[in-house]
Amino acid sequence: MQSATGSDRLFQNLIFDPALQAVAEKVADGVRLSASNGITLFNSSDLLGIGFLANYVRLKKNQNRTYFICNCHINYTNICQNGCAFCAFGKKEDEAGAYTMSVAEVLACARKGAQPGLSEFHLVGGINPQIPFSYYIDILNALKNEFPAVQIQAFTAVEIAHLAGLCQCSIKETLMILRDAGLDSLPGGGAEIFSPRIRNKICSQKLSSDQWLDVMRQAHNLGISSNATMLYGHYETIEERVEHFIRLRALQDDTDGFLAFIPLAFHPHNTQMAELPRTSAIDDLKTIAAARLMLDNFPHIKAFWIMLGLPIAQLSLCFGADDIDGTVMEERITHAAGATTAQALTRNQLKNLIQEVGQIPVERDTLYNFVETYSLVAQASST
Ligand code: V47
Repeated sequence: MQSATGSDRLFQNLIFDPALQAVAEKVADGVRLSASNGITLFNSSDLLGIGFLANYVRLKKNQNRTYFICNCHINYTNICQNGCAFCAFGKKEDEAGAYTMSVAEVLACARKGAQPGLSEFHLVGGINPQIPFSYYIDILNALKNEFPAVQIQAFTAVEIAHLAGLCQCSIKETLMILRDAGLDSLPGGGAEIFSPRIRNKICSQKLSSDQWLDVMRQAHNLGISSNATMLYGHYETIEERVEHFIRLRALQDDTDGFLAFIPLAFHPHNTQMAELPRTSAIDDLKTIAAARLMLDNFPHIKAFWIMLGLPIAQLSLCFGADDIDGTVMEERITHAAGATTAQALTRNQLKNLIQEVGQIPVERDTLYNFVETYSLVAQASST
């Protein structure tokens, strides 16, 4: 009879749900989890067991480091023709509160957010049929001209597909034109949930999942990295969440172009789906942990503090996340839907949040190059 090793015993002692044992064995052996393992994770109520497994993988991949970035979000227009039911940010052109920033206003916003050591501008906007293709090129040129050292992470796959239509070019050509104008990487938005059943219900006018994945594939093939997201906590089933992971993981096997996965917790306020409740803390933590365990080829899992709130974002760092996003400066999409988080955090606040959970804060750039590594020492107060 074989005797259990120290790590076998550790796994057995920390996992209480017998249904998780098979998953735990795979995790210990570094074996890829199946869709059915993913469903087991979501269906288990052994939250600490799931968290232990996700943290084990997180430590193997990223040690005790947690990343953050000095970034500045700019939501250049909220006018959007897609009318997604989950979105409180998008407005019709003639609706009160609709806006489109001029190129000068985008620059003014960038100057306001340009703290010393800024690494990234993060630009996302609605699909506004009135904006010409030249506007996007002008924004990229203007930002790169004034801030040559700041990386530009801009335009979700949804915007890229729209821009390809505007300039009547292929996705590949469009990405090449944007890259020449200053685009460095793509954010992960617009993925929502890949299930056609739910897409038809909550964002029927948006590009399909196949199109979203195709834009990402083509970006990665050109050497343009991106993130990926999943909007959860609405009408989707656990099976549909797991299917979303599996499709992302398959694309990552082919391209290795995804940097981070970011689960986005649905905020119902002011949306057409306002009858739905906010996600629970348990669901948020399980989703982060399941993502870490299922997306074995993604280098990073990000806990977007704006959407999760600081307490859950901080706890997520013990449930598989190794990135807490950044300073942000001004965020309109989640705040339109009822987020009660601040608009911005300072570098020190982010650093202290990470140190408080006993992890090493690493300030990064868009591509996860180290900008500065801080000490492991927890600070008593945040500034
Ligand atoms: O695509 C819209 C989501 C996304 C709501 O790549 C909502 O690093 C919750 O993608 N409740 C845009 N979510 C934001 C985004 C993002 C955010 C942070 C970091 C990164 C990254 C990307 O926001 C949309 C949509 O999925 N969203 N409305 C809502 N009511």
